[in-house]
Amino acid sequence: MKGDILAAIENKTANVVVLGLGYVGLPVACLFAEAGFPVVGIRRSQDKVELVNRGICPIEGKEPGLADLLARVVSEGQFRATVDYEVCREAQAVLIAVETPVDPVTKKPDYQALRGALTNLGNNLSPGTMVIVESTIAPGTMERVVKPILEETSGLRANEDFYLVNCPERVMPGKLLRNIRECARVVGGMTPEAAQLAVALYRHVVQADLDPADCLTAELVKTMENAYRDVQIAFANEMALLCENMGADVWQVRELVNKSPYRAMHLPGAGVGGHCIPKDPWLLIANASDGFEPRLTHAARAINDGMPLHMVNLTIEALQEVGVGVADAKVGVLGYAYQENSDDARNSPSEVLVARLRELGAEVVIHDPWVPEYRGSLEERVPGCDVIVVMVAHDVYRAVDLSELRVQVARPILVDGRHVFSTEQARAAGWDYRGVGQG
Ligand code: SAJ
Repeated sequence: MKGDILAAIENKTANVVVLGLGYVGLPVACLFAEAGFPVVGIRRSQDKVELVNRGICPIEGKEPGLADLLARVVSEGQFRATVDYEVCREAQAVLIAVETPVDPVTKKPDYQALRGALTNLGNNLSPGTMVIVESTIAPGTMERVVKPILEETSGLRANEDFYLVNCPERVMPGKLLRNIRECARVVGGMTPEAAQLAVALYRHVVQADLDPADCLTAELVKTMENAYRDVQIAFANEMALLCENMGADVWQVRELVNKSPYRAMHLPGAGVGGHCIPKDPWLLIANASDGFEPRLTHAARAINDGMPLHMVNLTIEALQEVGVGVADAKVGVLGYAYQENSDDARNSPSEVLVARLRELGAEVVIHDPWVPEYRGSLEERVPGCDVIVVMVAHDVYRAVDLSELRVQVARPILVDGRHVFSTEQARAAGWDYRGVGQG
């Protein structure tokens, strides 16, 4: 089994299939195609398949190099997309990059997309294929979910008839191609042989370390690194609340804290969004057995989930000071993506803020230069607003002339959740300014 696939990987004749062409699957598919492999991507929506086959990039945020690379590898016939899983029959390597959210209530993994992809793949799996899960999954999932479904649907045996690998992605919007090329990767094989084969494959696109390990280690590393980031952000957010409480400026404090050795206090802000940090801590602890008590993981989630609601409170306080009830207010929200300069609005903190403000009776208008639903000019959105709430640090907002904006709104009240502006700058332009972490 090994001889054939290794040779095909080394001479780049291995057929690579990527299941899921989103922020994870599309860039990695393009990079393997650029490296010379024949690549087919599978996506459920026929529209997006047609877009890709016309060489048009469905990801709209600022993604340096991705649109050009996609257009090139499609025009060179190195990469195409389809909805048809039968292409897996000819594949030597299949990468799985589908969404793995958690249930919003139970916080347990929701593997609907993963199970669907595994079942479709299993029905089209050929002996000798290497299956690599790039999606972030709860520790234990390769053994408990991935292996059984593939064995049941294919009638083949893992580690004997096909290889299983967990090589978690480390992509970030705005740096999709760069992160794949330059970030080290953990390559978790269900057998050492599988790990070595995957290292041989990724060596063609990853210029950084490829660290072989077992599947459980890879699953733990990925979910833990994101839970670690969540805890670091939660600390920064709690310190912001403390600075507000004591009348200090968290940004000044943070700057000076980070001057002491080995400190790297993260950025406090309006909340933690995206498909990764808000859910990966729940994946991390999902399969822990009785006797393990995840106190810090829970606390961090609670603090970070609370920040958009804290932004609501700051907004209500600012309005009250000018005698306006939230139910009578028109609120202008700047930013709906979860990250600056991205069109990705998954688990966006703005969604929580907007829902709560509307629940309280406020009229809410939303602007975002990248999220298609909320595009358009700022000048069209903000007239008549009693308060402007900044939720995302898009470059476009950093460039806003606050004096010009001032004349368009009904009341010059600015609540800044991302330190886009400084107190001095805002006050000099005649705004009543309040920012997260600034008491
Ligand atoms: N955020 C803060 N303060 C900070 C950093 C981030 O409030 O100091 C907020 C952001 O505004 C955003 C959220 O947290 O709403 C997540 O931001 P992020 O920079 O972590 O971006 P992601 O979720 O796209 O990327 C993370 C990264 N993980 C780590 O850095 C450990 C990335 O490397 C992963 O590849 C990605 O998750 C993933 O796909 O798992």
